[in-house]
Formats: sequence, structure tokens, C-alpha cells
Amino acid sequence: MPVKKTEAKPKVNKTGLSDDTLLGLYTNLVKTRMTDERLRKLFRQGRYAGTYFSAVGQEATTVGPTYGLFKEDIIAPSHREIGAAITKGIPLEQIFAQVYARSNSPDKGKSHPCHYGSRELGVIHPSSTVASQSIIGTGCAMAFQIQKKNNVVLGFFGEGGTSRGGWHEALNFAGIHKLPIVYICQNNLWAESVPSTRQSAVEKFSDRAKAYGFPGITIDGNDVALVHKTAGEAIERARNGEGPTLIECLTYRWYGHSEIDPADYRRQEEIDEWMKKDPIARAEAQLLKSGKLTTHKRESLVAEIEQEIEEAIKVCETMKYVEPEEAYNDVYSTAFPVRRDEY
Ligand SMILES: Cc1ncc(C[n+]2csc(CCOP(=O)(O)OP(=O)(O)O)c2C)c(N)n1
Ligand SMILES: [Mg+2]
Repeated sequence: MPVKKTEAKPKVNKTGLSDDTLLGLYTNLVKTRMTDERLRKLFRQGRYAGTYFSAVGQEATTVGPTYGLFKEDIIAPSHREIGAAITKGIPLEQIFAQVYARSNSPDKGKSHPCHYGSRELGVIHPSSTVASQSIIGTGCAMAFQIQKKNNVVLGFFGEGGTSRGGWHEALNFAGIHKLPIVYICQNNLWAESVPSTRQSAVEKFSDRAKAYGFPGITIDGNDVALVHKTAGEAIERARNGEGPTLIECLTYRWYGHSEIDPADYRRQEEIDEWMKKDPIARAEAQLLKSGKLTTHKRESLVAEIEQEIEEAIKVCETMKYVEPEEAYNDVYSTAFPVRRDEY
């Protein structure tokens, strides 16, 4: 078949995206929400130990930027990025294994329940020290630049993380060297029980980018189409060697800091107000209106995800816990240090 000279442009809907893209985003939002809600429930049933850090309500801020990345692009997540992990392609079985701390988890049960990572899929395994992933992610962006690769890093953190000294050093360094990284601040208004107003004296967290010489923007983080488009533009800039961008996504976590936090430091009116801005309901309304999604299609999608979740739980709950000796493995990587002249 001869190659067509001009491809018909995909139809763009009111959100400025094609229906296919919006449906792809929506599918990841639903998968993330269903997995997250199920993990909360499993914790309450005592099916695993520790705690769980839900990101329900914040899905658009993680799914939106990640959707459409190349496999070789890197994500530097923190503890509330289940949506980025799922969208980058980490199988549910591994997500559950991480939370359950079983031997099939990538870190063999060593870390935090919500520190999803995958070397193969370019998801850096987070460290518990808040915002430390911004430093490591910036280093990865520097590696891409040295290697002259056309790849980017997405660096995620909460607004509380922007108070850490290392976070500022990382952004300063990225600005100086015009590194290919997009920083995504999930401003969910709270860092445990500390309100965002007690975290910074500047009006917007995105204003902090000015100090480092690159653009910063604050957007509605519950509008998945807007988040995807804004991040897409920043990713393009980064790929073209034009340097970093800081995107502050205004969003909200519906539940406590973790499942052991009743979050009674928040007003009920605040919670109700944000629940009305549910990112999934908004994307769904648009898709139902355009006819790309029907109630029947939605039901089959939910049933398909439900089955995947059930299978992942079954695998996890029959999997052994790790032996104590495992604590000594994988502490130092054999792949490093890599000398610069080996690139
Ligand atoms: C250096 C450091 N201080 C404190 C903690 C404990 N801690 C874990 S998450 C968190 C809140 C972080 O808030 P934010 O960055 O806004 O992310 P969010 O939890 O709201 O997603 C704190 C204080 C930590 N892990 N590391
Ligand atoms: Mg926060």
C-alpha cells in the first residue's frame, strides 16, 4: 500500500484533545482510582500490614503528564504517584506486591508501600526523604543531556517537598544547565497536617521557578486534558533542549495523609468542595457527551479492570514474604559507578 501523503487530522473535541487521547487518559484514571480504592479497602480488612497512602482525587495530575511518554523517558515519583506508575505501564501485580511487601515486589519488600519503581520501565524507585527524588531525577536529566538522548524526566513532588533545601538545589542546577526535565508539583493543599499557606510566603508555588530562570505555571490539576496538554508542551520544550518547566497542579487528596490519619485537621466543606471537582467525573462527562464512551463501554472497562485487580490480589496473597537475609541484597548497584568516558 502506498503511504498516504496527508494523514487526516484526528478530530479534536472541546478539550482540545482527540477523543482517542481523552479516552486513553480516562482509562488510566479509572484504573488508578479503582486500584487505589481497592488498596484502601484491603488495608481496612487487615489484608496487609503497615499503611497505605491514597491518591484518590489527584489522579489527573499524575496520569495527565505521564500518558504518551516514551518507554525510555524517566519518571521520578514520590509517594502519591500510583497514577504515574500505572500509566507508565507497571503491571497491577507489581503495584499490589509493593503494597503487600511480598517477594515479587521489585524492591523485595524493602521499602514504603507506595514507592512503586521499575528499572525496565524507567520509574525510579523513590526514597522516603521528601523531595529527594527531585535531586535524583535532575541527575537523570543531566545523564540524558550528556548522552545526547532525546529523552525527558518527569519529576513529581508535593507542595510540602518544595520546602526542602535539596529541591531548590536541584531546580537551580536544572535551570543553569537547561536540563530536559519537567517538574510537576502536586499541590494538594496539605503536607500531612500542615496547610500549604504555612509552607511558603509566595502566592503560587510555580513562582519559585522564576528564581531558577525557567517558566512556572499554575493550573487546574483536576482537568486531565489541561494537565496533559500543559505537560505535553513542557515535555516538547525539554526534548528540544529548551530546558525545564515547573507545573503546579492544584488538586486535593480526598482522604488522610495515609490510612492511619483521620485528617480531622481539615474542614468538611473543603473536602465537599473538592469532591465536586472529581477529575474522573469531568473527563467522563465529556466522553459521554461526544459519544466516544457509552454506559455499556464504561461497564465493560470497569469489569475488565476489576478482573485484573482480582488476579493481582490472588497472585500477591499466595506469594511468600521475603526472607530477612534479603535486606542485605541490592543495597549497592553493581552497574555503578559508570565513568563519564564510558557513555
Ligand atoms: C525530610 C522528610 N521530612 C518529613 C517526612 C515525613 N513526611 C512524609 S510525606 C510528608 C508530607 C509531604 O507533603 P507533600 O510534599 O505536600 O506531599 P503529599 O503528602 O501532600 O502528597 C512528610 C512530612 C519525610 N518523609 N521526609
Ligand atoms: Mg501536599
